[in-house]
Parts: sequence; structure tokens; C-alpha cells
Amino acid sequence: MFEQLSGRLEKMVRFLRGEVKVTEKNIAEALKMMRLALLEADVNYKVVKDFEGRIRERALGEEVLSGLNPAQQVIKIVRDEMASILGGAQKPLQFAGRPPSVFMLVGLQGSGKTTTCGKLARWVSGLGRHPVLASIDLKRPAAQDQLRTIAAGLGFPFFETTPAGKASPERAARELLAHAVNRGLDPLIVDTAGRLHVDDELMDELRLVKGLLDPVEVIYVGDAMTGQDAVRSAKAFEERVGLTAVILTKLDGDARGGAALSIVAATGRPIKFIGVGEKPDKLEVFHPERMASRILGMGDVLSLIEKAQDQADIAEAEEMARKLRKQEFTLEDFKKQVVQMRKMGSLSELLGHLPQAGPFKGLGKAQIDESKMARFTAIIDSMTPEERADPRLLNGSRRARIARGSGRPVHEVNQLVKQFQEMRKMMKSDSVRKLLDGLK
Ligand SMILES: Nc1nc2c(ncn2[C@@H]2O[C@H](COP(=O)(O)OP(=O)(O)OP(=O)(O)O)[C@@H](O)[C@H]2O)c(=O)[nH]1
Ligand SMILES: [Mg+2]
Repeated sequence: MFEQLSGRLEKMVRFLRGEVKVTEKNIAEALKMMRLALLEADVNYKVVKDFEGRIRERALGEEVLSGLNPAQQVIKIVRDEMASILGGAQKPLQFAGRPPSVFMLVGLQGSGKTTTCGKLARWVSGLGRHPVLASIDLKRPAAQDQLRTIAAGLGFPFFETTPAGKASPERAARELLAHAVNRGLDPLIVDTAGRLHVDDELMDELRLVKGLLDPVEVIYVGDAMTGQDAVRSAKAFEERVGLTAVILTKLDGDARGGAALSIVAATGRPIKFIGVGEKPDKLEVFHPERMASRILGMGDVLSLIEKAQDQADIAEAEEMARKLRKQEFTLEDFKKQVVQMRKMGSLSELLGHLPQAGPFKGLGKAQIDESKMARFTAIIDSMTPEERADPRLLNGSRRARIARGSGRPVHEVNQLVKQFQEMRKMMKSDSVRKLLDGLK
């Protein structure tokens, strides 16, 4: 992703880091390198100009952050400004106060709307929600089929709108909403038709559907590979339909970065996710700051961690949820969870090995209480398999034995058992049960 842009900006970063003194001349040179890199990446000219102006102003201003040398200060400013172009703080997906939350995906033909509907369904189900998919592309029956296949493949419900040609959008919308409400499905993810070009008919249709469904998110799905074309069409959709968010797809390809770096400025809408492949799991939450680090060649440490964590967590959580439902959750499982958390801790070491610019070394160093976790593991290791399976066996003398075996005081053993029991009790509560059922 953005290799070429990254490569060029890294050159600029290296140049600045090699300079002991940051003079006006050095900054001008660095900014020139940056300007060329951005223009070559097909970033909108106006965006580049504003960006440069803000960096120049701040770099030559009084801004001083302790712990950074002047060149590092400039690099930090570049990163901050780039993050701000990309939208600033991460903006989460919104849900409606009263279900169903309707997400409506719009965009040009082939931008990835239908694929992204499936990805989003998968993503929200990871939050314990029960999505339903529907297509309101009433003209092309094949569009329904594609989404139905995607939904079936992922095991999500698909709601068939009345066959093409017969239904009015009003009726389709009414049926859809009633269906979601009656079955308690939320969110309702709605795919729409795409056209090769922005045209009046499409825009009118989308505005009508939007009025009928009252979506909490109207998401523009844009193909990042098409660069400034995606930006222009996003702008048209924003002006004529109204958007709440952007998802950029195909960032796994050789997209030059122009779209990502211009689209927020052009539409005023945040990028909430990016598509990085055709498969349903190839959807990533978009973090402007991390992306800025990534583009500047600092290694996208944080996204990497989050990904590793996500994947491990989903599989593990599913298994734990199954056990909890069946009341099979034991101290052995409890230990697994603790070990899992420790693994994340060792990731903090990994950070040191990843390419990153000097000033950002401390970035993301996780503060994990390693020693406490190690003590918990030692205590559980000193239990017999029977005890781990059934902590009710743990009477006073057994606890004393475990304390000796693990070299920990008895009160720590008690504390662990208590924590485990509380966790189990909590898992039995209705609200948690519901959440667990959603994980299935
Ligand atoms: N590499 C890659 N391919 C993607 C991504 N998202 C979608 N695609 C592919 O892009 C193509 C078009 O995707 P669709 O989801 O059918 O696009 P659409 O916007 O629904 O198209 P229409 O309904 O015809 O307007 C498919 O081949 C997808 O597999 C992505 O993030 N990366
Ligand atoms: Mg489609």
C-alpha cells in the first residue's frame, strides 16, 4: 500500500534526520521533496498546497516538544498534519438509538459495494450484533444474487426484496424495515446500484431510498485505485445524496494514495474502514494517525498488533463463549486467557524490531503488568487437572499446597479463585449470555 509515496517520503524523513540543524533552507528542501512525492501520488493539488503551508508555518514557528531534536520536531509535525488530512481521530461506525441501524452503501459501479456489505456484516457480528443484508438494486436481479451468495457464504440472513421490475422502492424499503424489526436484526446493511458515471437517475433513486430508510450511515464506497476520480465522485455523492462516511477499497493494490489523502478534505466525511483484499476478512478499521505513520515509513506497528490481537481473540472468544454457554469454562481456560494476554505483552518487544523513525520509538509500547500475569499462571500450574476443572475442590489444605508449589502466598491463591468465580458468575448474567450467543 502506497509503496512509492512511502519510499519518497522516507527519503525526506531521512534527509531531515541527517540534518543537525533545521534551517529555513533545509525545511524548504524537505518540503519540496514532500510536495513532489504527494503530487506524484495523485494527491489533489490544493490539498498539497494547504498541507505544505501548514507545515512550513508550524516548523518555523515556536513549537518545541521536549525530547525531540529540531529535525524530529519537523517529522512529528509532518506526521500530525498528515494524520489531520486523513481525518484526525478515528471515527467509529455509528449505530442508531433505536434498531435497526441502517447502513446504506453507495458508490460507482464496481467500486466494491457488494463485497463491502459482506465484510461489514462480518465486522459488526464481531461486536455481537445480528446483521441482515439486503439489496435495493431493483433493476439488476443479478445484484441480488451476488449479495445472497455472499450472505449465505458467511452465514448471515439475506432479505430478498421483491423481484426486479415489480417492486417500488417505497415498498421494498417498507418490507425491509419491517423484516429487520420483526426478527430483531440489527444493523440492516443495504447494498445499492452503481453506475459507470454519476448520473441524475442514480442520484434521484439513492436520495429517495435514503429518505425512506433513514440510514444512520450513508457510506460512500470508493475504489482507491481510481485516484482523483474516486474523490470527484465522492464529492458528487456528498453533494447530491449526502454521506456520513467513506470506505476506500482496493488499497491492497498499487493505489498511489491520492484518494486516501484527498477524500476527507473533499467531502468532509471520515474514512471509517479500508478494504485490503477481496475476502470477507479484508476490512480494516481506518486509523488516520497510524496510516500517517505507515505512509511516512514508520512501520504500521499499531495496526499490526491490533490485527494479530483480533484474529487470536476472535477464535479464542468463540471457543470460550461455547464453553461458557455449556458451563464448561475452567481454570485451565482462565489460564489460557491470561497467557494470551501475556503474548500480547511480548509484542511490545516486537515493536523494537520494526522499522520506525527515531522520534516514534516509544509509540505503542504497551504497559502490561507482566509480573501479575506470571504469578497467576504459576498458581494455576500448581493445581491438579481436577482442581482446574472444578475449583470447588479447592479447600484450605489444597490452597496451602498450591501456594507452596507456586511459591506464592495463600492470599494470592484465594484472590485468583475469587476472581475466577466472579468471572463465571458474571458470565451467567442475562446480558452477557446474549452477547455470547451473538458470538456464535
Ligand atoms: N483487491 C481488492 N478487490 C476488491 C476489494 N473490494 C472489492 N474488490 C473486488 O472488486 C470487484 C467489484 O466488487 P463489487 O463488490 O461487486 O462492486 P460493486 O460496487 O458492488 O459493483 P456494482 O454492483 O456492479 O456497482 C470484485 O471483483 C471484488 O472482489 C478490495 O478491497 N480489494
Ligand atoms: Mg454490487
